[in-house]
Parts: sequence; C-alpha cells; structure tokens
Amino acid sequence: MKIADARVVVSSPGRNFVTLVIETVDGITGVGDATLNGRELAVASYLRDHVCPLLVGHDARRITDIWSYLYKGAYWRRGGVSMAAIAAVDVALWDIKGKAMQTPVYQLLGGAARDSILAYGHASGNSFDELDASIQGFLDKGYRAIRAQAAIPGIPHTYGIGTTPGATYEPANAASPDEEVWETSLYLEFAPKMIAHVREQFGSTFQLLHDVHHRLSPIEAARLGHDLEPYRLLWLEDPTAAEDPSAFRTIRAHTTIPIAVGEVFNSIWDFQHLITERLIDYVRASVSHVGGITHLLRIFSLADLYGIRTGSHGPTDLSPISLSAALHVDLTVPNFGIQEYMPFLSPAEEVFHTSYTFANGYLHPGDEPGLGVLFDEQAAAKHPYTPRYLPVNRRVDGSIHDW
Ligand code: KDG
Ligand code: MG
Repeated sequence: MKIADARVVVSSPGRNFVTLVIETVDGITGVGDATLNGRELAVASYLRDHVCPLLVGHDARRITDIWSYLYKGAYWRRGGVSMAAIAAVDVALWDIKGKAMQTPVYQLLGGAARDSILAYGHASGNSFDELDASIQGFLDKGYRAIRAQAAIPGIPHTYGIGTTPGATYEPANAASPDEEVWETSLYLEFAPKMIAHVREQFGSTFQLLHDVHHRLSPIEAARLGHDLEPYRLLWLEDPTAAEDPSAFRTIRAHTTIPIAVGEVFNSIWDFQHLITERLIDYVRASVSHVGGITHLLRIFSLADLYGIRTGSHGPTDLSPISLSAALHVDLTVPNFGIQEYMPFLSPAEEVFHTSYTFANGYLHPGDEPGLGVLFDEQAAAKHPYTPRYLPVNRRVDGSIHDW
C-alpha cells in the first residue's frame, strides 16, 4: 500500500486550517491536521517543501517507521512546526489504516475502554451575570464539566471571553496581533471571587475548570492554587509559563489543587519530568502538536504509570480532524480524564464532515472506518487563507507579558 501523493490544503472556513491529504496507490485517502495557530504557512511549507516529496513510495502501513523517519531523519528535534507536520502525516496514516481495514481507528488502538468521553465546554462572561447565563446555557445543553473565565474589571479584553454570551471564543481574528493589557494583581484578586461566585450560584453540580493561560510566576500560581482549593476545581490549567518544569515544584509545595499542563508542548520529552516527578495531574497534549496519535499514546502511557490522567487540548484552532483523532484515543486509553470541546465556527462544517457526536455531556467518535472525517477540498477552496494572529499581552507599563 504505497503512498502515491501527499498534498497540503490551507483554507479559512471561519478560521485558518492546514490540512494534509495523503493518497495511496490503491486509492485510499487519509487526512491529517497541521494547523499551528498564527503560524499556519510555516507548517504548510515544512510539509510541502520537505515532507510530502519524501513520503511518496513509502508503505503507508508502516506508521511507526514513517514517524521515526521524519522525526529522527530531520536531525533537528521537536519544535512546534516540525511536530505539527509529523502529526499530520501520522494522523493521516492512521486514517488510511482504518479505512483499509474498514474499521474505526479506536478499534485499531485496542477498542473502546469506555462507552463515551466526558467533555468540558467553555463558559465566559463580561460580568458575573453574563458568566451565569453562559454556564446555564452549557448546563441546558447537558454539559457536566465547564471551564469558567470572566472579564477582569479594569482590564480590557481578558483571555477566554466570547464576544456574546455562549459564542465561541476566537482570539486569532486580526491580521496583525491585537495588543491586550495584563495586570497580575487585579487577576489574583478577581479569580478566587469569580470561582467562589460560580460555586455559590450553581453548587457542585458540575465539574469546574479554569485556565490561567501561563500568566503567573510560580509563587503567584501557588497562592492562586491555595486560594481556589475550597472550590474543588477539576483542574487549574497552565498556571505558569510551561517551559520551566521546576516552577511546578513550587506550586506543588503549596497547594493540592490539580494542575493541567501541556497544550504548547511538542513531545514526551517536554512532559517527562512533570510526569515522573508527579508535578501535574492532567496531560493537556494536543494530538496535532505532539506528533500525532502514535506519540500521544506514548505520552499517555507514561502518564498512566504515574497516576496522571489525560485532558486533550481541543479548541477550535485545531481542525475537526484533530478533535476526531483525539476522540479515538480518548475512547481507548485507561487513564482518560476529560476532553476539551468547542463547537466549530461556521462554515467549518461545510468543509469537514464529521462522524463524532455530542450528547448529555459526552462525546463519541462514531463508527465510520478511519477517523470518520470527510474533507471536502472543493468547499475548502472557497475559503482562502487569510492572515490572522493571536494577541500579545502588555503589562500596564507597556512591557510584554505571556499571553
Ligand atoms: O491557539 C491558542 C489556543 O489553542 C489556546 O489559547 C486555547 O488555552 C487554550 C485552551 O485551553 O483551549
Ligand atoms: Mg488552555
């Protein structure tokens, strides 16, 4: 089953996506997601110029061999661009294998270890009233786990707030990066009040999560974790800039709040010490940023040895192909925790036809052969790439802060 062709489609149905299409000589097509928000064309070039030509003639069934060929063969290790490119190849090859064997990918990974996949949605508001309405909207749709973010008084454009209650949050909507304002002291005062408000309003009827988005120093994060302990969060996400694993020793020394980290990581090596020193509780890896299903499984297996659960990244800046791939993995791994879920912005559904379902707070990847995603290249062509960037953060004194 040799690879006959590999091509890259960059489209913008609501937002930018980079899609890899691999075809075998037998006429089987597989798709992979190579989207790296705000740096889409770099991955497209990596694939087009350096990967697609190398794939032709390889046996599509040898997924692990092709993974190692691209990872070790490049000599240069890891990095967001390279690992997104390798992920797209890997996921497309799993899709091909499933289609060739007429079975959903999750069956190839050992079969279902659970009936369905607990999902969390993103509630947000510019005020507590708006946040309450947003949370109620998610509860009405059946969600059992909800992330809560609210606008910090005194700071314009807080991270994670939809433009209208219930609307999907899309930060990468400007042709050049928007500049947002950040003030840590205001956030540290506000966040515990916001989380306390949610628990007072709704009790403990659902799992509650919160994303700090990398903005605190280790000791600030430790203080926040301590302040939030009474509210029993499922997790506190990305409390500090993730590249310094030693920060998590400080956090752990001061609080028992569960910590989730990893959406910006690229490989098992980024997670190694966080997992083996038990410094985190949830692995937030993104299937399309850590080299695909093959490598994600290795990370999840290592985490399982240490009692750490999965919490795959699933925002709308990964394409529906990534969400589908994550769901096939979620259904099978013993240490599954929770899956992030954001409904896609229109008109993504016209380009990516998916088999996954959401009901009563749970997702399922469906039982179509392969990943269960039909990518409509003609529909994609109607939505050409448009440059869009994530915002940058400046502190009130004008200096750059983590976004
Ligand atoms: O492109 C950046 C997003 O993926 C990120 O801001 C989303 O933090 C995020 C989350 O938890 O989904
Ligand atoms: Mg996050």
